[in-house]
Amino acid sequence: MSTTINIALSKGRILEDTLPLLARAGVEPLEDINKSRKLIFDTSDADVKLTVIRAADVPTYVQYGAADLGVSGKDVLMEYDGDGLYELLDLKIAQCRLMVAEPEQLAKNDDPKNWTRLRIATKYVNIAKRHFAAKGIQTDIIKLYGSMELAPLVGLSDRIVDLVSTGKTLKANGLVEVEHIADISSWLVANKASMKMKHKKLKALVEQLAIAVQDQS
Ligand code: PRT
Ligand code: MG
Repeated sequence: MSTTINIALSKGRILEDTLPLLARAGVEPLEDINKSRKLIFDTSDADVKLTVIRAADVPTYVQYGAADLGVSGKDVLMEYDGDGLYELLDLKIAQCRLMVAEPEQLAKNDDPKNWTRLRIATKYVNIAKRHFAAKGIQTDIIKLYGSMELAPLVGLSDRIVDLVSTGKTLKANGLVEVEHIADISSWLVANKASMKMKHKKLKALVEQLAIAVQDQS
């Protein structure tokens, strides 16, 4: 078995925050990821390769062993319904919160304690169902792939479940946060079989990353 370690990275904002951590752990891509059309990159560590894929695909690659390690938003991990993954390390990057939000006007006379049935637009269908079911609240969930903030403005839903960081997007659309579901950051995840078969190399890499995370805060 090769000792090459494949790490699946989430494209976009998570990637930007992941690369400095990897660099501090001794893993730097040999070419500029943002300027290349390649999907697999060699790194300064001859035993480590990086792949850059859609954020929502990272857990799948890691579960099936197509990647040994991955970096994935906790939101994506919570929504993913596979197993075979270890959540190894909170990288404390791309931090935000998963919230229920609604129009300012509605919020004036709304108390989450009185909720019995909700019409929610979100891309986090599984998380939303689980969250409200646990509280005995019925839901009609409308699955969207983006721009959730638009849904209440056009009468598609009363409320949304979405990520919030600065709160500017909600504000710009007349929405306010009414309930907190989870704090979100990106995590290092590992394939369970890889953790056994490539233990030595993975352990060393994870330790380096843990130090890099500490240094960043
Ligand atoms: O865009 P694409 O469909 O290709 O993929 P993606 O949306 O999954 O990728 P990308 O690059 O947007 O990264 C998403 C991941 O970044 C999420 O899964 C989170 O783990 C993390 N993250 C951290 C965020 C935010 N912060 C965030 N603020 N992802 C999205 N947002 C969006 C949010 O959905 C809302 O529309 O930003 C808006 C709110 O931001 P504020 O600052 O106005 O509150
Ligand atoms: Mg996006």
